[in-house]
Amino acid sequence: MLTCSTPPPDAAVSDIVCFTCTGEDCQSLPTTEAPELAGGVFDQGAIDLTGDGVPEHVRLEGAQVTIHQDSVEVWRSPEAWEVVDVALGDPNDDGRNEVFVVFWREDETGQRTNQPFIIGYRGGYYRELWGGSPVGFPITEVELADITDDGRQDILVIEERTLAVWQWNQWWFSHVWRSEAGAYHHLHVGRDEEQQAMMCVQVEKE
Ligand SMILES: [Ca+2]
Ligand SMILES: [Ca+2]
Repeated sequence: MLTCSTPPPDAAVSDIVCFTCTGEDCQSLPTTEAPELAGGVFDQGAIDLTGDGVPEHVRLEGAQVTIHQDSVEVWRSPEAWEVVDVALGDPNDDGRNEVFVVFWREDETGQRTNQPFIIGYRGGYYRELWGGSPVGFPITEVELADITDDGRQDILVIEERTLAVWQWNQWWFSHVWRSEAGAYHHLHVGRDEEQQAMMCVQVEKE
């Protein structure tokens, strides 16, 4: 006799999956226990953007990013930007820290576009150091970490329905790896026993 099986009521609706990566590929790790959840969408953080050893404070409130230096607001994202996530670090591998910002905005034709920008402090000013063209797959979350263990930070992103690793390549980011499609949320960086960075994400069961 056939019986219909339904998932038990307490079945998890999502898993946390972690990946380790080389410069060419990423491999998912067998889930042993859920690592502590940190990361996900940015809230606030501190990093030295000016290079004087004193950290500046970066906050994401609503859809706007602000930078405070000595408790004074020194930069604010344009009102036209609807910021979705922020990561702090050295995404362009020049030895200086910046703010990596992903936002939506309307172009001249009224179309909403999703773009990554790098904001940094150079020559006494906070400014856009690099502005990426609109991306084909909207970025919903970003983190910076040296996941490939080559001493350079990688850009980890959820791009709509894939998880991807990018690396700065002179003027643009090149893809190192892209996952299969899935419902990914809450991107964060964990550490394995050797303290090597790994990329962890919540995957909804579909
Ligand atoms: Ca500083
Ligand atoms: Ca940099």
